[in-house]
Amino acid sequence: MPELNLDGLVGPTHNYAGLSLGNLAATSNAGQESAPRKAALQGLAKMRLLVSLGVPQGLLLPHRRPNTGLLRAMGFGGIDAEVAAAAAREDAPLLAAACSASAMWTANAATVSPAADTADGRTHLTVANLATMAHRAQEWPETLAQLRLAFADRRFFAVHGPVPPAFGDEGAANHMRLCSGHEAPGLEVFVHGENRGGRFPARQHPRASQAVARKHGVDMALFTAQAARAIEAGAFHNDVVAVANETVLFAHEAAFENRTETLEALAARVPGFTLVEAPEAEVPLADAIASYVFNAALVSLGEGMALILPAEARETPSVSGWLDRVVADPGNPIGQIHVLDLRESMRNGGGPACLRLRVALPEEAHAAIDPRFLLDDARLDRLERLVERYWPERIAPSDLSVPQFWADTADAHAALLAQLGIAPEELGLPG
Ligand code: SUG
Repeated sequence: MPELNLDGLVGPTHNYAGLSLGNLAATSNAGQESAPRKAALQGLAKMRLLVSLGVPQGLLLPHRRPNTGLLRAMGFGGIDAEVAAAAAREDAPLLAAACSASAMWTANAATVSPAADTADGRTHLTVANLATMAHRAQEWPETLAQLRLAFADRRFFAVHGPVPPAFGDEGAANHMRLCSGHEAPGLEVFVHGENRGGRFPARQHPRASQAVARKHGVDMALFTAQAARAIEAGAFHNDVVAVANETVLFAHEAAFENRTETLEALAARVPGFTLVEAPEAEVPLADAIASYVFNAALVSLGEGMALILPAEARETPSVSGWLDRVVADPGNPIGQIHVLDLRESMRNGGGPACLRLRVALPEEAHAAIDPRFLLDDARLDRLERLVERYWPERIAPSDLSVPQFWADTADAHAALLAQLGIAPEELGLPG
């Protein structure tokens, strides 16, 4: 059984607020107009491609935004229109945080350890605390509610609350798994950051990674550091410079602080380990990060693997030339390349890999997932129509405090839940 991909549906408040220091795409697009409808349709087209490739596909839902609870907890009071106006006047970045659609990047929703890796033989999921960035730290309670609903069957799944916020955890974006096949036991690779004295924060604390492995009962683990140089160059998560699937690691030469040691450990512990690495001399780190080539989704098909790339990877000459060279090698593991336009998400630093949470599952566990989170073409058609009807075409920063915008996004969210047959109370939301 290939693994399930749970993509985040882009929410109706998708906007460019430049909230993530160290995420160069997001900070350089701060203040631009966004196109939420187009963003959500681009994401749905990605999900449709995966369905057409025969990969099980599901979704996680956008969170209810604006998060008035956050604004009220920060001291803004009155009716919603007063809260919005005062927040816009006194703390525009906080208002933007409360409006952020950042839950769309579900690689940061949780860390997943498949059943074959864990002590009790269940699939374990730990929701990520996302403690480093204010706009992302508000996500975990609603994400946890969705995971508890989707993976409610305790015979197969254990869903854990977050690691304490003293230790930043950004979920699967800093976690890889190497294995002979998705149902076989794997080596789980936890990549943390350390960037003392750097300009940009390291968002994954090593103790958070260790805690997740402990909670999941994972013995076969490797802990390694992201290169501080990569963080400084804008790789705010490991998945900006590396992705793994089965025995294959697809990565940039500058991904790990201790490259040689890390690669030797992988070669020693993963039978058939295959490295597809871009040398710095051929693909400069800046090009790798700007193009998001390593934020590709590398997925197993019935036969071979497909690499799902953002269009930017083919538009960057050094990257595209290297890719051509890789696939021309008859021994290379990548059988197909698919190129997607995900520009709306990309402009906030979110590529194909950021938009999905991978859950490798045995067949009977797959059947136990709440089917309301699973997708097929008919469901995708209905979601597209819903997005076309309810998602705003454009958002400028000044729209975030407009009462009609708040009302419209609430309607959009309610219509989505109704279409999926999920009651707000099931997610712990007021009705
Ligand atoms: O956390 N961008 C996200 C992008 C997350 C990408 N995820 C992975 N690499 N897995 C982030 O930096 C930008 C929002 C803004 O600035 O408005 C943002 O949150």
